[in-house]
Amino acid sequence: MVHWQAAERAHINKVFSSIKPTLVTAKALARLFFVYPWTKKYFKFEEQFNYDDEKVKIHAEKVVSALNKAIGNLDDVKSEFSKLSRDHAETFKVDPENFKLLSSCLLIELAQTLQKDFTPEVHASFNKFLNVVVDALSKEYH
Ligand code: HNI
Repeated sequence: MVHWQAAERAHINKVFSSIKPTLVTAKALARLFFVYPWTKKYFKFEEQFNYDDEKVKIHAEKVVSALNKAIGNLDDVKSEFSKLSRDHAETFKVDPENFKLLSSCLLIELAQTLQKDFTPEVHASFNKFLNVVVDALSKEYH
């Protein structure tokens, strides 16, 4: 069971309330597709992968809605994501290594967006949150 300190919970909530989560996530997805081109194969997009392409934005909205659920249920992200994990494993057939790559792209976009507010403390809290998300999303892989 993950233990969260009050300050960590506060940082995680503050990050998502002080940015435009869909925009930042769309930028992270576009970065993922550029830096790790094989990640594009899972999506039936055409050749356009910019953050302001409609399909990238729509996918970003889905990811953000899932992350918001995780933020609302920090003490049990595993249960919150059990169906989503099964879907990624069995239906979408996504290699779970890719979750880590998206997390790293998200951290980079958060750093660019938050600038000096992306303190080491905020970085550590959000990194921990994303590790918990990746772990929960990887749970139903057998
Ligand atoms: Ni992911 C669908 C959440 C990482 C490939 N993904 C979803 C959906 C959510 C979601 C929510 C919609 C489910 C549904 O419609 O039933 N994905 C998340 C989250 C992360 C993540 C929270 C990590 C933080 N997904 C990834 C990664 C890849 C990925 C890294 C591949 C590189 N996801 C998919 C694919 C689908 C998908 C493929 C189905 C297609 C689609 O557009 O919904």
